[in-house]
Amino acid sequence: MSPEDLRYLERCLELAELGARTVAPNPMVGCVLVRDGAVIGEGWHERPGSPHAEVNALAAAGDASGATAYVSLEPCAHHGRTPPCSNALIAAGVVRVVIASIDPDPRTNGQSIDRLRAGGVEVELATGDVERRARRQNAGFRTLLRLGRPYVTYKAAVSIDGRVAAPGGEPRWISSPPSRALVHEWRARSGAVAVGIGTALADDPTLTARDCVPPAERQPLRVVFDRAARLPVCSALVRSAGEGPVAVVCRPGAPGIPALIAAGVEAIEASDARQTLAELGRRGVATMLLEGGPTLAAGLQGEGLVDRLALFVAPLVLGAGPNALEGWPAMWLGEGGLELSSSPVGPDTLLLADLHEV
Ligand code: AOF
Ligand code: ZN
Repeated sequence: MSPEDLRYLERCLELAELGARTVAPNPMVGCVLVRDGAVIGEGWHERPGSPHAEVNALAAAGDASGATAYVSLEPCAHHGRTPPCSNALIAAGVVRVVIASIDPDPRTNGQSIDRLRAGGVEVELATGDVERRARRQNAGFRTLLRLGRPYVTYKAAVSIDGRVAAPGGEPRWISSPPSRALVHEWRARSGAVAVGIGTALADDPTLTARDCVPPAERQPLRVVFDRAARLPVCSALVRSAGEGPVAVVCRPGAPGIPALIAAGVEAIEASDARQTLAELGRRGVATMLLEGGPTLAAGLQGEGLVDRLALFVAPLVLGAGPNALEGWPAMWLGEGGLELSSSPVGPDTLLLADLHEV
């Protein structure tokens, strides 16, 4: 694959990202059509049921005969809500297709490669860094398809000694305004945002996506893991149920359920975390941002249900108080080719670690 090919695949990833807030549970996909060294059309997938990236790029190009198509995800081989893109590319006279990642949807899953080749199209598959990034871009879509549950990111704002709060103290901001703004954008992109009942009671969070640019068009499903359905009807979460959906996950028949339902909250009756995530998966939730606390996070981690760690490390020492990773086993992050990165966000350092392949 030439440096030029890689550049166009990068552009596909950039285009795909334009669907980040709207596309779930479908994948983000970008497509670039190139002929004689010039881009003749670009497209991306915007939302379920709308045309796929390839179809949008073909429409933008008008005539794509003799072109190379670059795609961040394998063109579909199946009739979903729209006809197969691999057929559309062949019909348009595209002569070469360069693919950043394979579509895990069992109706496609590599099958378009044979179909394109049978149609006389040259097919090339990316490997290495660009492939890995194309897969990570669709971590939610891939996890939902393969495991029937959302991809879970545990996000915490911590002091440099790893604590999420001072002991018994009032809730206070640990991370900086730019870190908090980034979290609001993550909420806008997430299918669900979740906390445990301890955090809901201690911090009284709203968990909506606010002050995003542009403003969030829809709110994530806000989920409280609350076995006994203790969430107070006067909490910020319940009071804001009109702004976006709120659900409590509780044991079947928990006594608090009727009052919460009367206040506009949904009760998801489930006996454990695995069942809860499967239920969210059935509802098409592809990504879940877990915002604490440490007890819930450790419980999910123990069952292999935390896929990614996102720690905003703020330049302060708390000295005492609950630790974000209390109860986690010892582990090296970044092993076995799994992604590990750190970057400054205002005065904080954002540490991102993938715990599972996608
Ligand atoms: C592509 N290009 O841009 C996308 C693809 O039923 P639909 O129409 O909503 O399609 C969803 C499936 O199509 C999804 O599971 C995935 O396999 C594929 N997505 N394929 O060629 C695209 N978004
Ligand atoms: Zn398609």
